[in-house]
Amino acid sequence: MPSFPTFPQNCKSLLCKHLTPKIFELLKDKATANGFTLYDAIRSGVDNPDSGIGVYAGDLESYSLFAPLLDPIIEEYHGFGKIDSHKSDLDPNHLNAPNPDPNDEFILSTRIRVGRNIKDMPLGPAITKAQRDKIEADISSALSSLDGWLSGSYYSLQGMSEDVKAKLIEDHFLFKAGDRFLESAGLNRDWPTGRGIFHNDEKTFLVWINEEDQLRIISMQMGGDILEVFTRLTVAISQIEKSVSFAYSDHLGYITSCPTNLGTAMRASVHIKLPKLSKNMDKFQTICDKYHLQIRGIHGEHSESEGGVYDISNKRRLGVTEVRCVQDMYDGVTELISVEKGL
Ligand code: ADP
Ligand code: DAR
Repeated sequence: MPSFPTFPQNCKSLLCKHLTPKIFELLKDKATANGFTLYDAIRSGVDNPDSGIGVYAGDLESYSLFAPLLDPIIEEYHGFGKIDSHKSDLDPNHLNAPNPDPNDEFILSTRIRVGRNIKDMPLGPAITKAQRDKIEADISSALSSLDGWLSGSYYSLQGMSEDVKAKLIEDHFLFKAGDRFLESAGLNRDWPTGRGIFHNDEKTFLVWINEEDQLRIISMQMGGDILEVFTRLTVAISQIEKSVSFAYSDHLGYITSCPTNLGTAMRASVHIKLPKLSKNMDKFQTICDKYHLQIRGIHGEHSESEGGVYDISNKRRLGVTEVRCVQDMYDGVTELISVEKGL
């Protein structure tokens, strides 16, 4: 077991804040049944001191075995205590979201995704190639039996031409190759084998297989009909759940490799044009903070805004329901549009 890691003075990750020598000594020789160690969990944050949190889980057991380190990180990131329990609500009837941009003046597109992992299987950082390949085979087979507007085709990354891959990424449908954070976490191992994308003909229902989580179930479309996108996602999830069991706990909700996605594992986003408001980023950020929203660039995490278009999404995922996640985004976007109109 390596010695206590050294972090640069300017490290601001939750890992370097909460990994004390005492906790390190307590956990340094422990490993889960899948052989996932403390160092496996913290390697991404040690290799990348500019991480936000810097830890990943290798399996459900990681969240209990390494709780002395993960609980304070989860509590600080999500405001969610170790005795709190997570509640799920995927009922679109509970969402108050008439289209906030019926004339398509501001919202280019809406996307809502959830992460899911297979019950009783290791998560991506600890999975073996054989296990990951089996998940690809089993999930792509389960998806091929979907009918109606959910029916579609699976495309493995390994068999995909570079041109097709680049176009799907450019059009915001496919994931990019794993970044350095995922690399250090062991999530890019054996890339691109075992990875791929399922989508229906309209590309309004998509499933990523074996990216950061074993499934990313996605509903997306042009425009701002957030309720329609959420409704489609809830139907897709319930259909998939008929043949696939997901890792879930009453305390942490849906189990994910990155603790930031625990609970609902939901990110509800719009790509929205805010050319006037974005000239005052302090005001823009203040409104987003009020509604627990995150500002991203238009090509996903760690990307930049282009042409005054921003990716605005809910930040809260754990200790709130899926309806609340989407309502956070909806309410914030409604105010952003109102302020933009007033400028
Ligand atoms: P995730 O949402 O799965 O955590 P990212 O933030 O990296 O992952 O986004 C993944 C992809 O989804 C990127 O190509 C991004 O451009 C696209 N995307 C996210 N939100 C929207 C949206 N509202 N409309 C269109 N594409 C989107
Ligand atoms: N690099 C990790 C990412 C945190 C959230 N994003 C995810 N899971 N894609 C960090 O600690 O910054």
